Amino acid sequence: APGPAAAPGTAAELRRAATRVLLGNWTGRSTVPSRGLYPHQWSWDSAFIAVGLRHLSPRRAQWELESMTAAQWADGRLPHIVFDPATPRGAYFPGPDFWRSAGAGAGANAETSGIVQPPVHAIAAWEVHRADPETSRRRGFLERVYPRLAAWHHYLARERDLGGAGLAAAVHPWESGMDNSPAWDAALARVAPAPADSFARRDLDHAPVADRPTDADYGRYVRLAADYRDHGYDDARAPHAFRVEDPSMNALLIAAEHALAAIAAELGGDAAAHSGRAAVLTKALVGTLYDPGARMFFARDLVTGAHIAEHTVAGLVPLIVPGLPVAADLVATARGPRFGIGQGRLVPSYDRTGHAFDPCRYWRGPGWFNMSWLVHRGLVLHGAADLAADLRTAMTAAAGRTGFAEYVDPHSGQARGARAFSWTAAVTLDLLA
Ligand code: 2M8
Repeated sequence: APGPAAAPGTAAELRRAATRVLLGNWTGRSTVPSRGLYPHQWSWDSAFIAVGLRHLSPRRAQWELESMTAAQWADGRLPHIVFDPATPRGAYFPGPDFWRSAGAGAGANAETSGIVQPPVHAIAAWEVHRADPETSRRRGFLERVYPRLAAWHHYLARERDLGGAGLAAAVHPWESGMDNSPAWDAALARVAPAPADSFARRDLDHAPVADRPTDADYGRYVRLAADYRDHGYDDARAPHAFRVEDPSMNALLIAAEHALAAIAAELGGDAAAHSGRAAVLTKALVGTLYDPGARMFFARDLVTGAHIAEHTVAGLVPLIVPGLPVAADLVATARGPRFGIGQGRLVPSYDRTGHAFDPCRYWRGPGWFNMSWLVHRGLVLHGAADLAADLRTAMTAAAGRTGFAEYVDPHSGQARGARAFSWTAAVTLDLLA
């Protein structure tokens, strides 16, 4: 029997291998993050995937974002999962029977979850448009997605300013995209877990137990989601026992507002309204979540009102904000011992010197390709070309070597989680373009 395929050597081979992953995970109107572990469409995955797909088929990249945004709720939220009707209902937990979106404000188009994920979509839409403006204009791509994206941002501003500083709050660890980040440990510890026998995990059918969140984490995720659901996903009524302001989510919102400004300008709309909002949010982000002594952005726990002094990659993501006043200090933190950027490795998701660092377990240490892609973008934006080049080389090498792993051990570079993972392939294609 033939052994495992050799790791792609040249850029052309790597591009072909990444293409095969994205084609293999395409369902006809969208892309699953991974065939086994995540067999539906995920919100922020879709945005990263579209950024890569635009290099293969700008039209397919447009469809990716059109199908995602078509699942928008009446209140403007973009749900974190759009369930694929062709996938068995029990293939993923929590599935459509848990979320019960139909009566709760979801559109008629699809069954979805009821929580959200970071707003990367407008950034992706602008990049997708720029890849092939002619097809985009002919198909009316931006006309179609702009009102949805504006309503999405409006939902975050209107319903999620739970801290009163103008920033958007996450009400579930899944909303941050960094599910079991050590930053959420203390806030989660206050949540009473759902009984272990009240639900059945499916993720462990597809990934090693040491690479995934624990059962105790899952009990709390289920409790928070069920409480939100049982309050009709109404942000004014729900108890929100977990509520945090995450620097990554808000930095992405700011960059996405800048992208909406560019889109509005292209469509002859009100660009200034979006740039103005980006400026106000930038002030709020720096004023509320930056710690000048630590030279780092921290999340804020809205139950206690205090910073969560854990160094995670989320605190470096504000590098993607144009004109960030503290960019030079943040670059210094990025190259320091906690993250070690510039040493031929991906950005660890959590402080390598931190008390909770775990090189295998999901968002508690491993390097993730989407986060490294964002940091790479920020380093380019703020003129740290040498660090950006080092990160780019590390990412493309690790992607090829690991068969496009979901995440990697940040020291050894060994593959963790799923393989043939969509956003890993997508950001690799983007870096190679
Ligand atoms: C992971 O999260 C899902 C829940 O949304 C899960 O663990 O089942 C996270 O890595 C998240 O950031 C990602 O969007 C999702 C799909 O790739 O998987």
